[in-house]
Amino acid sequence: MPILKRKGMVVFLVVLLLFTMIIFVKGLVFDKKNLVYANEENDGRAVEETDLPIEENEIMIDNLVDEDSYDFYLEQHADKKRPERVIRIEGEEYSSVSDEGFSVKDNLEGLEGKSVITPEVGSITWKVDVPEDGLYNLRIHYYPLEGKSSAIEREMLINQSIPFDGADILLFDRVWGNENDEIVRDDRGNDITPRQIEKPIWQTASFVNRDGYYEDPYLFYFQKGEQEITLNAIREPMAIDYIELYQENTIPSYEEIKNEYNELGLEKTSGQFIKIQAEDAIYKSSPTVYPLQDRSSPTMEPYHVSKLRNNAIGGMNWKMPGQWIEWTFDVEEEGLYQIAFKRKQDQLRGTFATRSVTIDGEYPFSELKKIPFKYDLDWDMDVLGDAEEPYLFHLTEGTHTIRVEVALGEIAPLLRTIESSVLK
Ligand SMILES: [Ca+2]
Ligand SMILES: [Ca+2]
Repeated sequence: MPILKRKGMVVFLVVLLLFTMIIFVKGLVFDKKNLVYANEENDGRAVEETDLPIEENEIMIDNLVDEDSYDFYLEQHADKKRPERVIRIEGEEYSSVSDEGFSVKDNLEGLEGKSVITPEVGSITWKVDVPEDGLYNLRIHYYPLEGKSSAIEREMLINQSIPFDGADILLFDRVWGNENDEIVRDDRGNDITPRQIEKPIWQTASFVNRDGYYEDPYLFYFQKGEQEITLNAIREPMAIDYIELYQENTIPSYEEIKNEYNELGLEKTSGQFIKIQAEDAIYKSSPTVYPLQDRSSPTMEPYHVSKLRNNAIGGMNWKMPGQWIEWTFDVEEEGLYQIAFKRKQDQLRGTFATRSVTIDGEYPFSELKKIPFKYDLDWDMDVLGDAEEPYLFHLTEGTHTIRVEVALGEIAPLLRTIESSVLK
């Protein structure tokens, strides 16, 4: 870990285990001449050993247009405005529901105000007055009600029709965490892997493509005047506080953020060092992302020469686009910090594993939408940065969250072309 020995260096450290992910999209795997489906044998990893079929399939792809696809939808609306406004639709102010089981609640699970409970079946419709036509993003403030422990799934309609393929499968995560914060050991002194339980909280989520094909949340076209939004339940109950039409901010580049630091007179902190053990994640999107016991290196923390210790997280269970892990940490001194990950990516030879990073629910700058982690059999310390210098992050005094999510990275455009054009 030479980076830590540099004098005066300020490092805010996250210890992480990174393994493979990528290409487990709907089981789609590339082969040299054919598209084949992943199966137990190849486990979605065939892409590592084969070349991507860009040239050979180019002609076929170009000749096909899928009129239900999101790409086509965007093309059709390419000239539309993006109105700078937020239009809130209160969940409890719905215009109709199809079944029993929908009900309005006051102050549900710590919420201040009303929300509507929507069961695992049935449909709910709201009327929304749109003052200005254009393309809007959508987000929802929801609570994952107890159900069957699956992701919440909804089909979304505007004026009773599904705007594009993808809007028919919107996923909203449940939230998971360790059952116990204290480490429990078996009678031989080995750490026991903590059981994962649901830790439901109110969350805000944008309507996104959950295969990871698009980095940005979906855009929906709304005409001016009274419009209808419908959510059909496919799986699992949820409570809805509100839905909003809004505009996703354009995320500035690091270059722009650096200028902002200068204008604000922000300085690098000194003498500050915050270390977060990856296995101490507070929340994750999936119960399969549990603490791991890595014995491949004595530099692991904690480490024992003969006993198993919970000391890392992620690995093979953290590869589906959209799966995330979240940590909280306290900052004592406001200023600029670096971020480093102690990580290992020993699965995707010759290519990168990609993750996105948000702090307090936002991308600090656009480069953090896709951070490549290169292949290496050993644990490495990666300081986030570009070819020239480490990135600096502005952190205020107090408690913050950092979330790291699986992203497809550079391969996403290729995947979505093939998915929308060929697999029909
Ligand atoms: Ca509400
Ligand atoms: Ca650790």
